[in-house]
Amino acid sequence: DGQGNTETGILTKTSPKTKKPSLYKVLMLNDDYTPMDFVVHVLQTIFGKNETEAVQIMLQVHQKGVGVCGVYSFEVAETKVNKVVDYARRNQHPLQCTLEKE
Ligand code: TYC
Repeated sequence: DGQGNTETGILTKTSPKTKKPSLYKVLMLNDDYTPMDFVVHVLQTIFGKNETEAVQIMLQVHQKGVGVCGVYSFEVAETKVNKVVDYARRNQHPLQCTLEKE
């Protein structure tokens, strides 16, 4: 438990290492062309938001230029960014998404 050997009286360090993964924000960026409905749809399907949350995030991005879609481990965040960009490209929208360490 990190306290060492109590029988010999010799204290040795055994660090209990269970490191939590770093967290990453997935950010959605505004642009002038992607339809609002498409962004809401992406937030619902890829980020599991309900309609109300999705509309709020979309409007925040539309008005402020950037918004947080969620916070995940690196692997999950990267996969979501790739899904968004790929899905947007396949629908010929310039929607951009990126990740940022918390
Ligand atoms: N600005 C876009 C429009 O007016 C809507 C939009 C919102 C685009 C959020 C991207 O991440 C975005 N149609």
